Amino acid sequence: MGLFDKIKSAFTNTDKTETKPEVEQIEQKAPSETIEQPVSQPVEPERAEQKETEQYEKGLQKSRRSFTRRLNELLANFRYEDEEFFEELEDLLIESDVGFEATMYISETLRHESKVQNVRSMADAERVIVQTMVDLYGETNPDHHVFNDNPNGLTVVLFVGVNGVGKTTTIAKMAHQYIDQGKKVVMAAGDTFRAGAIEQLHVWGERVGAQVVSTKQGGDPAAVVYDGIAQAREHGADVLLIDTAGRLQNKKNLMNELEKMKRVISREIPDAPHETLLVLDATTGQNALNQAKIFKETTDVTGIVLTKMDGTAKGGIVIAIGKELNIPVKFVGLGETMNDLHVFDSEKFAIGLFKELIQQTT
Ligand SMILES: Nc1nc2c(ncn2[C@@H]2O[C@H](COP(=O)(O)OP(=O)(O)O)[C@@H](O)[C@H]2O)c(=O)[nH]1
Ligand SMILES: [Mg+2]
Repeated sequence: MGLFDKIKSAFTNTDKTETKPEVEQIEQKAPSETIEQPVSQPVEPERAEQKETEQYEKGLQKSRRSFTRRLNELLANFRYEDEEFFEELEDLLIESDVGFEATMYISETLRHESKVQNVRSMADAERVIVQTMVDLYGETNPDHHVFNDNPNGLTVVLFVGVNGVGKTTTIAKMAHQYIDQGKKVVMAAGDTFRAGAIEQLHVWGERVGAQVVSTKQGGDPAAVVYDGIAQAREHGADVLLIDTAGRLQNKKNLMNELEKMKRVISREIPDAPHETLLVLDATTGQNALNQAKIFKETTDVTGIVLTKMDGTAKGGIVIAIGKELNIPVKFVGLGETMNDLHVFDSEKFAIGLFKELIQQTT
């Protein structure tokens, strides 16, 4: 069953008293069976699940409202033989950041369904478009729950990405989640380049209750990493989160700097860093994809954190990332506070983007 049918049947509830608990069990077991997740410990699992879904809905409301309104407007003029309709649909999808490949796939699917006569009415067209899109979310990111926590000691996470995408904020949010679980966190201020970056991490450290290791501005980031590992060991910390500077203007420098940091890390802890997370700002669309391509060439990225989803009306970027990059989105940022980082969940994400559209399909 595709993701669309799964969500749709959960919404139409009546005859499926068995389906829903089953779905929820799978959802909750997957993460805890593999490794511990940096999410707040659910006191009451079902309630926590529901709260998570609500937070996705809230965080994605800009995108949802915009897309729902525009699709409804477009569908009001639907004629199944009208080439102009398909072109307008393609424009809408491109403008929603789903990427070229997915746009063509969605419109070709609709063309095909129109040809084989499955689509005649506006309601038929709506169902095909929404179902195809939701199923794409289900297919593009199947492994969202796999986060490589180190079960045997210190987990080291390196954060990379260009200035302003949300690295430091994401580190603070993640520290907050780990601390919430009773873990000890050290943060290393490896962005020694940007004015104010070190101070910003100290402020967050105090707010969330994590220790911060830093040097002066302009200092050697690899030395900060070294000190960070030493401090984490000395204090018996569970997690070390490392901030970095992202100077894409000079790819060679960036590469050297990241390589040097990684060398220091793996010399101390052979299988670390356990995750190298690339932080991307969702509001920058195609630009974010281009950044990802450069970072992918430069360093081994193990996952993406997609920030500022709450600030964009173009929610399609997850599809474009899934189709074009082959790096899993592991977390999404849905706001500026420390509670606004979420483990990426394609089902909740699709509900956040398409709730009313899914409900209104017949
Ligand atoms: N709305 C929103 N703002 C965010 C999110 N993540 C980060 N920001 C904001 O983005 C700005 C830059 O973040 P910062 O962590 O300093 O980026 P860095 O340069 O990559 O370290 C700050 O104003 C953050 O509050 C998010 O998920 N949603
Ligand atoms: Mg920063």
